[in-house]
Amino acid sequence: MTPAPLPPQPKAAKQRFRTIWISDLHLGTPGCQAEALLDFLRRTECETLYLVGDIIDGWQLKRSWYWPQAHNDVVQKLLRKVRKGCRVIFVPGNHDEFARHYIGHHFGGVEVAAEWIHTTADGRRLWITHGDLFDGVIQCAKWLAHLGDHAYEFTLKLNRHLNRLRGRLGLPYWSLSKYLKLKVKRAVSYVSDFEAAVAREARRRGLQGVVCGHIHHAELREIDGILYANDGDWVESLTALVEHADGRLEILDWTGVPHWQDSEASQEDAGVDIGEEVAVFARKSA
Ligand SMILES: [Mn+2]
Repeated sequence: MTPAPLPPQPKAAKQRFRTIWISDLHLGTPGCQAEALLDFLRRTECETLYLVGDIIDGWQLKRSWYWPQAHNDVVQKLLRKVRKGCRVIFVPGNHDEFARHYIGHHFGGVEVAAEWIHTTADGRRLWITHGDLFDGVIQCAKWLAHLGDHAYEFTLKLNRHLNRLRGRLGLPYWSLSKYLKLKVKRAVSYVSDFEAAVAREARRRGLQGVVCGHIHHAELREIDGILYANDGDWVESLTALVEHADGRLEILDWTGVPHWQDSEASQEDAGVDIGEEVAVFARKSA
């Protein structure tokens, strides 16, 4: 006797937004939480989607190739959003700086821009930038940044093992790397210096605010009358910044959203393997 086919799964209800900002996906690294991200992309909809840098991690891909199916699915999902009429604007960061050679071009409808000015529904003009240009460490000594990168990879690895163990013990997800970095970087006031510098530049440009990423720490607050928004990341904090229809901004935290750990790539996202294209793209611009 053959088992009865499973009933079709109900389509997840989608949350609609005017705009969504995500950054620091770090596709091409084991740290990228692609399943959670896929779940987020499936369950949200918007008119404009900004990819605010460090989307594909060219630095790590050059060192060792890592491109699982879930990362493929993310790219397919993004391209699918474009085909469905969502405007997708990609502002490269430092880990995908290879894309900075393609400013003004577009790939599968994804527009590549060095920076952008977004106008909210309530008329505020926001500067969109990844933010690494304000990172003194990266600006002054790239090798130091790469060194830091190795240490960072190690913490992420430790974090994964720790959380697998926590999962077995029935404990909720807890980000070790996020905890350590907040501790360390707060201590040297890195985060606050970064935030103040970015906000200052937005003011200098005559804008009402800024949306950036880079430091993997979601934030939404005013700094001396300038709106500072950071959309976080999809390696540790699983956060996005969204704009509602009335222009109200909000940070969405996907760590508390159930089911994503079990979610499998749905059929609609299955497509051709674009890993090779990504490799060529990264190599060409190296
Ligand atoms: Mn970055």
